[in-house]
Amino acid sequence: MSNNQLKQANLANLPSHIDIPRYDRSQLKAGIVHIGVGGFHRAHQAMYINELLQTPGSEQWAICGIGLLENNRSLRDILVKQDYLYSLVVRHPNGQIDNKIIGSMIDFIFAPDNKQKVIDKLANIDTKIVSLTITEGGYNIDPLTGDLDLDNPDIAHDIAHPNDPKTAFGYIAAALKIRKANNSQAFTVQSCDNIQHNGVVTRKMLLSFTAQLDPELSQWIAQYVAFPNAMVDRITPVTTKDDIDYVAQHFGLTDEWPITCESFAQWVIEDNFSDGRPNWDLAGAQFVTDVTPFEKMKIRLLNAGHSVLGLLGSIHGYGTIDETISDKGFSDYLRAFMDLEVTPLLDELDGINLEQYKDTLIERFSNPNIKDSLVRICSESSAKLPKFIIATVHENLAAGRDCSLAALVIATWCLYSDKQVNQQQEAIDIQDVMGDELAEYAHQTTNHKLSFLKLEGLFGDLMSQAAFSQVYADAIEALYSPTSNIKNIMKNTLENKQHALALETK
Ligand code: CS2
Repeated sequence: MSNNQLKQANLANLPSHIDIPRYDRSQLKAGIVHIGVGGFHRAHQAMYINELLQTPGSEQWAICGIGLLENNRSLRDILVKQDYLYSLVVRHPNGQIDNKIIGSMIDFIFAPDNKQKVIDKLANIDTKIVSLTITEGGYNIDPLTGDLDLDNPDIAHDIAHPNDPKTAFGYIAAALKIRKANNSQAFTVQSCDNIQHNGVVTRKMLLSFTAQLDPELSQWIAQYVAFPNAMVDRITPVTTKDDIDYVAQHFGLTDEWPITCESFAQWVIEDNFSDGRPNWDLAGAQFVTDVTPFEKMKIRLLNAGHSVLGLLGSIHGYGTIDETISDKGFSDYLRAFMDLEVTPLLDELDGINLEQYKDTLIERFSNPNIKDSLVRICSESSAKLPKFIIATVHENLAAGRDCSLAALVIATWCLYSDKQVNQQQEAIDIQDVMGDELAEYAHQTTNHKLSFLKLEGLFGDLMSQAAFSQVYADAIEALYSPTSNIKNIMKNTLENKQHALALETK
């Protein structure tokens, strides 16, 4: 089959096993402007809108993407060439594959070259929702105070130059200022990142940002802008050459940036919007009044579970999540971490059986058709771990519970940042904005076992909490011993914990 470029004019000729947009894309309006068009957005929110558009009635809810980062330039070029279409390859655990073309994105603005265009787009009253996937780090939360980090250079720049923004907050504030001046309705700001209370956090960060810029604007935002909380979920690995080749072969199409994802998808949204919203529930999302317990369950089990496998598996020398969890030493450790150190902190949820939820997570992680790399999982651990794992440690310590399984994961993160090689002495690819700082503190471990914990912004007071520092020091000692072997250490840590628990219940 000779390959066609993926674009609107070529859709009609595609084989029938490919699910294409059955709606008239020329009639769509971008009621949603989305900042941060990564793989996750394209597998999740844009997919939900695509499903919704397949039946009439939601034409005003298409998406205009915004790329803030310099490396979004090539994404813009590809999307323009492809009429903003892309392939979504949905891979089920049993090998079934759903082949789709997603048509819900109808425009994309590359912000660095078109700042005013982005501000005007957000300020335009046809924009009802500004949604975000800017990653955990993109919120610029000062980990010590929980407030906006005003020292962050991009935030400082945007406060000094409100008409020349770089950050999502800078653009949103500039647009809301115009809305306020025009007495127009405010748009909703909808976070789709893995942060507990993501709406509340976004609101807090935006209000402290605008308080620096224009206190009246800040008050207006506090009064009129809605920030719904949401739990978002779909595992979406980084696109590889194999994914591009798959689409070329099975769709007969050249798509330079297809997305592959798992079949599971979940979106639980607080029904709190300033200016209307799509009926995402018709496409499988769930509207609730309080999303807190769903967020906590997902972040502390799924995202934390990923980081547990990611760090331990990287030191062992594994490359992907499915490979790591197929090793019983790792799946047993993960399940014990979930059962013993996370589940006691979670609230009962109507309609959710936690045991089944955890079983499903193990099944999802085991999906052999999703080659989710440990490099992706461990990337930006400095922004992820405080929310995914360290928060759990603090809550357990406050309740007087042992944290030895999490302590080994954090000690492994120290070893990983220090040596940057696996047990076979092969280099590990570490992607973290705090990489140098992590390495600097980790390098001192041989002189001072707790040195890594001095990074107070990440760990808070863990160093001075004896119940933690003791188990952490034990883990460091085991990991740094010349004969150290991660699987043996995991096994011993687990056995010691189980033994102690058995004694307690006697
Ligand atoms: C992952 C998430 O970034 C990570 O470490 O845990 O990207 C995860 O795959 C998604 O949140 C799944 O919904």
